[in-house]
Amino acid sequence: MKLFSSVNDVVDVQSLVKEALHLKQNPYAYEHLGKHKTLGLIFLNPSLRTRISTQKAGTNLGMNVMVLNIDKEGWALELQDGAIMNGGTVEHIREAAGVLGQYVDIIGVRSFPGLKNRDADYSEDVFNKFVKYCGVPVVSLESATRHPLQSLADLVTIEELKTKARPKVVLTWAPHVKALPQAVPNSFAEWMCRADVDFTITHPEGYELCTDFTNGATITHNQDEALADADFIYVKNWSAYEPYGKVFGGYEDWMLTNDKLKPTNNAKVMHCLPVRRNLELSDEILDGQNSIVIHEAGNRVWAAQAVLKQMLETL
Ligand code: SN0
Repeated sequence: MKLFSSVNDVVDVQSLVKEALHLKQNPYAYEHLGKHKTLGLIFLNPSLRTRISTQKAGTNLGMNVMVLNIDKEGWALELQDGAIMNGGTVEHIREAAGVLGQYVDIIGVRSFPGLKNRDADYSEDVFNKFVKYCGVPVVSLESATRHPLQSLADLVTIEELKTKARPKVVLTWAPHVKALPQAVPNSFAEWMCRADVDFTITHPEGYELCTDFTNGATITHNQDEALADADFIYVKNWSAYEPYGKVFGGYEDWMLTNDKLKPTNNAKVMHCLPVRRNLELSDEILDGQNSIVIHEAGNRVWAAQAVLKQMLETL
């Protein structure tokens, strides 16, 4: 694998999931693969799980891992071609990415959307420029429109904890006070549409996701109806796709509570984290028996390790 930016970069999703679960049982079986290989993790935005789990995954494979919070510790980056750089930006992404590619064998990049210009965000301008100019394999650590390492860990978690062959998985919108990206729900939706699950998305009117990611999902504005018989509930806030980046306000009653779990099949509750307690998810859910959010975050290591292993094998 030379690029991991979406589910479309994966030849066989099911075998990648199996690989992650195999690595969970045998974390150090492939430490020879990464000997004298360097992984560079470049962050333009904050991170906890992605940074530490991917660092751990690389280390388990015997790699040296370097992290650069380029937004805080690097030179201010220019992204526009043809720019006359007489303002605040100091280094063009062409040089920054090109130079990083000289030092490392695989690069991970995190770059959130601006949520102002939909075409710019959905063209994946920043991520694609890194891919173009660094000259080494690239793994997405969450880009403007997708978070594939998270989605792979989510699918691994569902595969590991499901109690029936084809579980019902529900993605439900949750309230928030800020405009958040559509990356996590887009990505979760496109991975679930490729998995052997019965997949439903529920959100208030106005929060429709881009249909490129939801092909094959059942979509409803009725949360109660969606949650009936659910085996897994994936909770996430996102801002509107149209009008882009908008937050409508209200809908506080969309927060998941124990009461809402009653018509489910004792559903396991997932969230990519970070989660704002008692806004997106109640204390009673997060501290209760049904929450698997910590377990899910633990699986981020094995998802990242499966992807890095496949990249190392084709270096
Ligand atoms: C990010 C998002 O894409 O929703 C990262 C999730 C892995 N989340 C946030 O930016 C949360 C920010 C906040 O203020 O709650």
